Amino acid sequence: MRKIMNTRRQFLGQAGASVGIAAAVAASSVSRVAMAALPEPVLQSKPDTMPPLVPNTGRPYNPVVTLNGWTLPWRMNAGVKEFHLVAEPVVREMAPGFKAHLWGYNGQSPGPTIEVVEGDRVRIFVTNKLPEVTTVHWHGQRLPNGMDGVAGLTQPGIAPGKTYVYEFVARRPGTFMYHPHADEMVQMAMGMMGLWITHPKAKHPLIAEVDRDFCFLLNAYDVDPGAYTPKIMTMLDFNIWSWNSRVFPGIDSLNVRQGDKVRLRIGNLTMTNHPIHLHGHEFELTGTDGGPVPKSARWPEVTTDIGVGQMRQVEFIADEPGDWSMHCHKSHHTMNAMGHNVPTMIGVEHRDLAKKITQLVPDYMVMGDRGMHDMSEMEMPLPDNTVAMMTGQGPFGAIGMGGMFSVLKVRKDQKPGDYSDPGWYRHPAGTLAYEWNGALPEPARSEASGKSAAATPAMSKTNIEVQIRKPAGQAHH
Ligand SMILES: [Cu+2]
Repeated sequence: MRKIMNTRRQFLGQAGASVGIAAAVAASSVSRVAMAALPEPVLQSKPDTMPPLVPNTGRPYNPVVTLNGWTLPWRMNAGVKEFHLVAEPVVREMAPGFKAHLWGYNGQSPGPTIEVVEGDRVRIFVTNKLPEVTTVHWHGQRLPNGMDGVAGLTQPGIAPGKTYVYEFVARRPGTFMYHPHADEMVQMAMGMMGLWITHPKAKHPLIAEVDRDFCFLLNAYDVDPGAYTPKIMTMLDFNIWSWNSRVFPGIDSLNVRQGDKVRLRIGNLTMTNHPIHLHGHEFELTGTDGGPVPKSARWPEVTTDIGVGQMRQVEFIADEPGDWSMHCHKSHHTMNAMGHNVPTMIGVEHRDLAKKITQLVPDYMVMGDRGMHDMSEMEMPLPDNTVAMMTGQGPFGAIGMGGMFSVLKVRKDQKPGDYSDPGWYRHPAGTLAYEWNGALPEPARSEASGKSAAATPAMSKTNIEVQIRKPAGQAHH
């Protein structure tokens, strides 16, 4: 609310300056004049997943749901769909307890999803409230060259305080993105991006009607633990791996009804690829950046790799009830920020050593002498404004995940159109992994059961080498 007030005041200030002090005093009339020329910018103050925005003007369509995001409202002006994007600094809650100072659009990073229909004439006002020039490039669209938003090549950069207008017909249905093409390494590292969905204008032979249509962007940041602002000169070594600028456990679950046909639209604006993996179901790749995939070229998958600058659409029938993990399969992308220089300590009993170190270095933590899962259950001292590296509580304890991780919740009794969280799955009797309490047989060694084709030297049972590495810089005790 405060945010909206601020924005109105700033707009009034600008309008007032141009029409003179007398008019500025009559604030309400200035406001009406300003708003007649430009659609009022709509801001979002919350990082929640907003319900689908059902269109009340223009051609009808089945709206998408943006994970931890929202769709930008528009107004119709003589048959043209008008949107107003405001590029500005924002505070994004990336997970409960962890806020980042980013750049984005209309109060959030990523910016709002823009949804239009094939054939729509679209006019987008872009107001720059950043401290440097920006542009908006409409990634993947067919449009007149001068609307492509490349600073220096197709237009001058939009100076701070200025507003530019982009206008074109959404010619091809599909999943698109938008992002700056001015100082883009900095501006994308700061979170400037958004999704654009163009729905087909009629039944399309290659675009299925679905019950749930989710979309999100893959993005990445480099934020030191305890800091608020991403480092903007990072090229590859990011430490926050997010979906729509949220990290687990801050990413909402995808809640669907059993039997729903579900579409996921995922765009990648990080600097590396992300193999996105879904448990319990197979999906088909039904669309890419270039449009719908011909039916004969679709193949079943459980993981789809999404390259840098690419978009992927996958579809499946959610016919298996349960809580199904959905995550990037690069395991360090399902972790939150930490120091990278932690030596591998599995099998090394170093708790005594750590005790001695702790007397000298109070912050030193015992890490990973039994793997790292303990970390997700330990109460660790964290700097302020830091999300735990691996966290999230499930019905059976610590989930031990962070970053690019969420859960597809498939429920028989989830109502159509209901996106609320149904809670944890209750497993029917006899369908849950359980502990074996009986005796264990001696393992049959492969030596006893047969020889391998290639002659391999038998492993010595006594001569096992363990290389012990002490934490860097903590060597002398
Ligand atoms: Cu990844």
